[in-house]
Amino acid sequence: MTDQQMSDVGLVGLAVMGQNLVLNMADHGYHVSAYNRTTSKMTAFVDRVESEEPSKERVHGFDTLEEFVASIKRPRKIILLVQAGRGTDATIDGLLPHLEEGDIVIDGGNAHWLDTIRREKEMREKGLHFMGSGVSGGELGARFGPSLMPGGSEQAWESLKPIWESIAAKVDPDTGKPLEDYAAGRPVTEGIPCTTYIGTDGAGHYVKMVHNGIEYIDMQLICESYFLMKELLGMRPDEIAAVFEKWNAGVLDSYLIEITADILAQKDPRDGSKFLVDQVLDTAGQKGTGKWTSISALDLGVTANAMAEAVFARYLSALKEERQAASGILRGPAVTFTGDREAFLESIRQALYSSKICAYAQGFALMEEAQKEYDWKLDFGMIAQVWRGGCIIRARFLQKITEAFNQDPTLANLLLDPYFTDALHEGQSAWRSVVATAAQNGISVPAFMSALSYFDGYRSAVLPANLLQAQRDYFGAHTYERVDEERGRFFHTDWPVAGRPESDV
Ligand code: NBP
Repeated sequence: MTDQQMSDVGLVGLAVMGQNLVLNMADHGYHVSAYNRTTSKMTAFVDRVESEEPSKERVHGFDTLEEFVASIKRPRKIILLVQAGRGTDATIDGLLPHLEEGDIVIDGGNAHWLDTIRREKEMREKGLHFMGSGVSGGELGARFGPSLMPGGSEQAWESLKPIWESIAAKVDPDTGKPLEDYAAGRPVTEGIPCTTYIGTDGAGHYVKMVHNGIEYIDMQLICESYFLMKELLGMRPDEIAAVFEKWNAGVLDSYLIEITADILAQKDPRDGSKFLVDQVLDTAGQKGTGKWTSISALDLGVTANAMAEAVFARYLSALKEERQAASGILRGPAVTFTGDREAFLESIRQALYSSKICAYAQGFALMEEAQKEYDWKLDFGMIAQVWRGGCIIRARFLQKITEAFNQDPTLANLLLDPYFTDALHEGQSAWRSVVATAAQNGISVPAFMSALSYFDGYRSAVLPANLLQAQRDYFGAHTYERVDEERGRFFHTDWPVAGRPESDV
């Protein structure tokens, strides 16, 4: 094979994501070698490409890993889009005998960042490069422009960069709005690509995981807004769809709000008199990245309560039968709404926006702590920019986060950026009334409530932890610091202190 006949890049794993990423790369002029463990899936894919795709001469299928690897230009760039975990390790083991020094393996799956750190080290010791790249945007993103979050050596990134920048989603340089052409099925070539070098080893996969954690809370907040409109205001799905559509024209403009409006307006294909959303069982599944984000927050000591609440909300939803039984036993207040509906809808919008700001503040605070733990140098303005297009959480509001971190890269918390401080000052009264009304009516809105608790806790110079630390010292001699001494000096008291009045016992 001459160099001209060889492929620019290879991809292993021809399920939903892999097939679409192959087509995306071929659309952008790259010759792509494709391999799948089960050969029949590779053959079916290549047959379909040959009959349907204009880029067919640039897609080449192989049924052995040896031929697949040999077909790619050196240093080889091989993308893995296989099931995360054992699938990735098995694929790497299969590739290793055929790779040569300097070759680059890029894992585009949803790997745990600690696995990526381990794999990068093992491959580096063998003279190979390993990158862990978050890929967000699902099937459509992979096909026409995902958000890509690569981590690994800078040398490997320089090789991968032209491909990643050409296939990534693009945003308008002036407005930051995504330049999507999904409907027309055309690759987008202009604009700022939604990818950037994130950092060494597992940095890309960590940032992708936090993206997913934010996705969980973003979705939960939208669901709580819907639930209030449905349960408290008694609105029909199509009426709620119209509200989300209106909100999508303002600061809440985002992919998730847009698809929510679409979903709510959808009639049931089985029975056109019903709305499909009402026929969907209220139990949510998950693949674990929201849980990983929350576990990491707990491990690193970061308050990401709203993100964790979104995971717990999915767990609670899964207890369908138990909840049904409990609903006949545990009583709550009767749901009544007597106020101004339009004003309350506006309050829900404010509660959603304020809670969303807190959720993103938690996600960025988590990444801030993680970079210290794992010795990464994350550029938060760039991360927000990479999320503006292609990915599931793409939103107009991310432009404001980019601006906030560009103005002050050492910003301690997003809540302290003047734009977001103003937004919270403006929204908090409505937010409080929504949370209070939900509580009075017995409507579960855990994400709204926990985000508000975070806001109130973060802005409190004084919290009740003085009593808590005294309790710890009482039963466990854990010591405490004093308000009238410098920080870092610790004291212990033999509780109860002698001389306590009898009446206090
Ligand atoms: P899946 O996660 O369903 O994985 C299916 C692919 O993994 C098939 O190609 C399968 O080969 C291969 N595979 C498995 Br399973 N075990 C293997 C093994 N032991 N050795 C080699 N190959 C193995 O596919 P997907 O939904 O396209 O996702 C691919 C990756 O992208 C995953 O890591 C996922 O988390 C991530 N991701 C997915 C999305 C999404 O929206 N779906 C979004 C972002 C990221 P076979 O055909 O022989 O069984």
